[in-house]
Amino acid sequence: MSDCLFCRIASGDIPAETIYENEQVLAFRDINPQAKAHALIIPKKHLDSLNDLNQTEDGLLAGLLRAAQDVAKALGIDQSGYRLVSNCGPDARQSVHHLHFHVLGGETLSDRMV
Ligand code: DGP
Repeated sequence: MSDCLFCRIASGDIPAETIYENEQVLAFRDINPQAKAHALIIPKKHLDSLNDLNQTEDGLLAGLLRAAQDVAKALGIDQSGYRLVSNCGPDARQSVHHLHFHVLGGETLSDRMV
């Protein structure tokens, strides 16, 4: 989708600091970090949110979760710990409507989940 910010990052149209990439998935640093280490993992193909990931895309879901391991390693936080978050819809304050997982770490995170 040409008007989707993360599609434009995936296509290289808008620059981002890439951390990890494979055929299906791209990970890059969040422009507005909420923790010392904060990356975003996106599917290269457009899906609005987790709600749009159907059973035929279980391979993609696995790939996104597998990428979280690789991103955590690349950020050097796989042993110290990290949090994986996907905001879905208005109550979760999803602001970019292209499915993404936040990987947060590099410090002790809040014990509050909300
Ligand atoms: P969410 O609220 O879950 O939809 O998070 C969207 C995230 O996207 C937010 O943490 C900031 C990040 N973001 C927004 N615009 C850009 C951008 O142009 N580049 C990068 N790298 N991150 C962005």
